[in-house]
Amino acid sequence: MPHGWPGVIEHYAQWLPVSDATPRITLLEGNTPLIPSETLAGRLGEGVRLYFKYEGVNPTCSFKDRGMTMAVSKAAEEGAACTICASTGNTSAAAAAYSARAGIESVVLIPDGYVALGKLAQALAYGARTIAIDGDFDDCLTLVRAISDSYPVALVNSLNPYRLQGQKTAAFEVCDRLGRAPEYHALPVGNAGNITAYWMGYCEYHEAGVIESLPAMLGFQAAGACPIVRGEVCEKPETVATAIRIGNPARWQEASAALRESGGRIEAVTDDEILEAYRELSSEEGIFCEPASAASWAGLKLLAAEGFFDGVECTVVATLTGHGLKDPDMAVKMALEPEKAPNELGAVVEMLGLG
Ligand code: AN7
Repeated sequence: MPHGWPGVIEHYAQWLPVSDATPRITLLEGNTPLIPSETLAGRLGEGVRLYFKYEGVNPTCSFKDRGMTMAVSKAAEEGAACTICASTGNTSAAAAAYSARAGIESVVLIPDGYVALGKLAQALAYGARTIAIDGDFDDCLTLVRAISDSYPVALVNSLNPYRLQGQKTAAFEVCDRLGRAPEYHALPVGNAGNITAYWMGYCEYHEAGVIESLPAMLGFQAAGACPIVRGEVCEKPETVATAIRIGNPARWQEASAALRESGGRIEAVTDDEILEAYRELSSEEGIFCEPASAASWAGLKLLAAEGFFDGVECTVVATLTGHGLKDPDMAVKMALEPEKAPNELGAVVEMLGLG
């Protein structure tokens, strides 16, 4: 890489359905850090090496940029004039950014009142036509499917196969960094595109002989929005982790296949467990992710509590899907009020117990 990281399409072009004719609509996404856990790993088990794949440092601060660079590049290649998506926030931020970059219009449908402030700010700043629907994410997805079926707008939800193609590059990066596959890979699950894409990436590297073993996929849904865990559509999804407030995942079947084929597990974590994990990641590990992302760590703790990692030597990767600043309201709500002091040296020194 003589000129630095070129973005996921250029770096992994041989693994992606692109040609020289495909425009690279990129913001140099990907190449995100695989951060070794210093503090939290020990709570899973003595033999566990834990890494966080921190996707919050992508250009729009979530993993969605990997899929969106592919979806929008292909839309541009096909001459689309407008993209459309339904979103709990991160997909819309990425769709808006990459569409702006391509000079294409974008329309985003979001559930009114259930998108974190930072994500809403992004869609608006990037200039997407932003429509808040009186319904939940699943209703928004039904609408955009119908619209893209009948009108000349390119659907860039993860129903679009190019999205998964781009997102699978995260699995490649994990293997490239570790020199092998981990034994376990933990992810939050909403629409179930990401877990499907990771499994695809691992399988492709395995078939090509780049890695010798495959990980077991561990998926975690919010207890109030856990259709795959329950095996039935969740009619009224509810969770503080608004990113994964989804009752009928579009990639349900594919995610189920990934779980089955990899010998993995899917479990539900409560809002309290998610928020505790969220606080631990930021205050004890120094990694600030959004609440939905913390479901990865919450879920790993849940498995550890049942003895899952007892006596096991293994490498675990947990994807932290989005940045903590996506949801500033939650961050402030979870913290104590800042303390107040007069503009006076003696008073501050005394307050800190240093005097
Ligand atoms: C931070 O933005 O569905 O299981 O519309 O934003 O691939 O859906 C977001 C999903 C996890 C779940 N973590 O991933 C959207 C949207 C964060 C997310 C997920 C999402 P999928």
